[in-house]
Amino acid sequence: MIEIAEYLPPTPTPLWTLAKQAGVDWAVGGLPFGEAFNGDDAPWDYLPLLRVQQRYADAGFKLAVLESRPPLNNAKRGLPGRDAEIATVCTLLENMGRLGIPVWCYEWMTDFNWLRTSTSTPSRGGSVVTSFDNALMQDAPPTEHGPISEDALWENLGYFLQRVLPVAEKAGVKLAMHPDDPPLSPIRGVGRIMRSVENFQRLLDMAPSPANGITLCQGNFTLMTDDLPGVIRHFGRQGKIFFVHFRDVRGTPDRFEETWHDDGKTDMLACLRAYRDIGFSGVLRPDHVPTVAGDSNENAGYSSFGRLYALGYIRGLREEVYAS
Ligand SMILES: [Mn+2]
Repeated sequence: MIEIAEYLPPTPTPLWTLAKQAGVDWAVGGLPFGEAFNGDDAPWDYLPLLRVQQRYADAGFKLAVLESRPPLNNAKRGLPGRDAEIATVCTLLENMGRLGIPVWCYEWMTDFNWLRTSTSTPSRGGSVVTSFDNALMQDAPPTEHGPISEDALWENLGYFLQRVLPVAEKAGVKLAMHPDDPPLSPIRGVGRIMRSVENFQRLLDMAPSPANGITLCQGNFTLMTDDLPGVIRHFGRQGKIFFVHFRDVRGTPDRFEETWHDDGKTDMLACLRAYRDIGFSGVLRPDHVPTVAGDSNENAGYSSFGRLYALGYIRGLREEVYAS
């Protein structure tokens, strides 16, 4: 059965309690950056990771996925220093293996991560969501490092996977590639490659390995296809879905807004049926949610109260799917 998880930052927040109260037993965690207690140890070293895992365990959560990355921009850009970054990733994967943390969610967006042009778009009943309008990005300045081509990003990704996948296989840890968000290229002159179903298939084919797979972030994949359940089956049949982000949007890659989980373009029930049909047994987390009345929009997309609604909605869908 698909398991429901919640993204819990490594330092406990009230969301830890809310998630537990909503019936969540699985954590998607982060790396313990900046904790004084770590001393000379890096966040990806054994002891800091062990203590984070124990912190989740003490609160009643099993750590299913690490969704946090050491610095990787030199690796993505193919700049000097990339081998040191790759060595850090190998250390992380080896320690995850020692601790039995099975999945690492990473991405190949260079210079900037997920991007929105608004974090205050009105949604249902005065709730607030994030949105993206590519027309507003046309005059945006280039990034510090300047343009980079899609070909260069593919080449650098190949270099990375060639070195990292054997370590992951030996450690028993799976790499789950998250899509570029938005799934659009280029932005600010920067190429973006993880933005289509075909490109994800290319990722799988370029480095055949049981450790090479996908984070199926529905909010991005649903902008790449009119048949998301079909895409889930396509990658699921290959055994390549390692982790799921469950969320929805309305619009196109050029112009979209996030939505409540029950209010977007996607047939969410059909998606959950597809995960059941492919025998997916990993974890799914709600991903971005609207900011609702009484909650803070400080960390847009990650409001606590919105997550309660999402978790309840997903549990209801799951009950239906696995009952029939
Ligand atoms: Mn996502």
